[in-house]
Amino acid sequence: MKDKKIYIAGHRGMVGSAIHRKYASEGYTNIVTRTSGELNLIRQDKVEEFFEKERPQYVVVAAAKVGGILANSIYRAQFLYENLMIESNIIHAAYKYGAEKLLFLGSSCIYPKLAPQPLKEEYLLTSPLEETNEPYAIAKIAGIKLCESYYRQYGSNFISVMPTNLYGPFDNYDLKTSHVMPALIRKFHEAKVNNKEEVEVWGTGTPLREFLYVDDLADACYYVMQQVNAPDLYEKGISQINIGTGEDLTIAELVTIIADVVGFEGKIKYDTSKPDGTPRKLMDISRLHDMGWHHTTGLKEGIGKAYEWFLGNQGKRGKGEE
Ligand code: GFB
Repeated sequence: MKDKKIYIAGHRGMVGSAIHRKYASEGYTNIVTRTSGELNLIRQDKVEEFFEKERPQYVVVAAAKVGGILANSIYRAQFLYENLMIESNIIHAAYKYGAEKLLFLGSSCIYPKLAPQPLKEEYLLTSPLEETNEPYAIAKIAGIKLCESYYRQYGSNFISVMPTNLYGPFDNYDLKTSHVMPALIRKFHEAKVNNKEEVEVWGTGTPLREFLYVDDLADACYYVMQQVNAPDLYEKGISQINIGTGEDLTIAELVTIIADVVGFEGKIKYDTSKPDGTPRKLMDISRLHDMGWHHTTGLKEGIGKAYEWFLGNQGKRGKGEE
């Protein structure tokens, strides 16, 4: 089992690197990786060449063009095109070269903007998406449906998981393209060291978000790869499994915790010209809980670890891969 050849696509990003750490710590010795310089996942011919040569038995699709609310709303064509290409190329090549199992990672933004909360797996495609990240969400929904369709037509054991908002080592700390957690860690840190009195936070502070530490996500992915097969989803009327903590908080509450961890004591100014995005995005994770998986890292503990990583790695950033 532990000598299975596993290809982790996107291993230098926050999610892929956490999944790589997890498999390595579990004793897997045959992990295949390629940097984006070595293999451009947008190029179908290159991806096919790679799969023909390596023929991985397990495939984890953690490569994606990702970003926060502003990047999603500006680089709409890139988010749609690049993600469609990456997932189509990998999923098809995995099928063509006989991969035994594939795990595709999506995102909680695949659920409709005004879906009832918490978000159950069944709510996929029941009403319109949130505008700021519609292109990214459409690409991720296409990935989910590729996995399901390859199972239905060819019997492929391809499954999808939908993580909530993630944070942790190798996150992207570029303020223009990052998610809220790394953005605020950086803003509060820089305000503290430069004795600034005020930090700007985007939106109204009222949206609710759920946050999962990325090593907990990697643990859940490992668990799902061991426990769940395609018929467990598709024959039960769902197309994906949610991964989260089951707890959310407002951005204003998050601000208080991050300021406390970082040690910033100044004022907060809300810039309401920036978008709030979806009002709430809390995952229903009863399926995973019923199977016996729970997250272990508390929010304040996780923010502390993320801040520690940031302090040791300022200037470096994730590669825009999940
Ligand atoms: O994390 P975030 O960019 O993404 O923003 P989403 C979450 C909330 O934090 C929004 C607010 O209401 C932002 O307005 N916010 C406050 C900030 N200050 C900041 C800041 O300095 N930077 C950022 N980035 N936000 C993304 C989707 O949505 O979530 C992606 O665009 C993906 O598709 C990802 O699904 C997980 O949670 O709104």
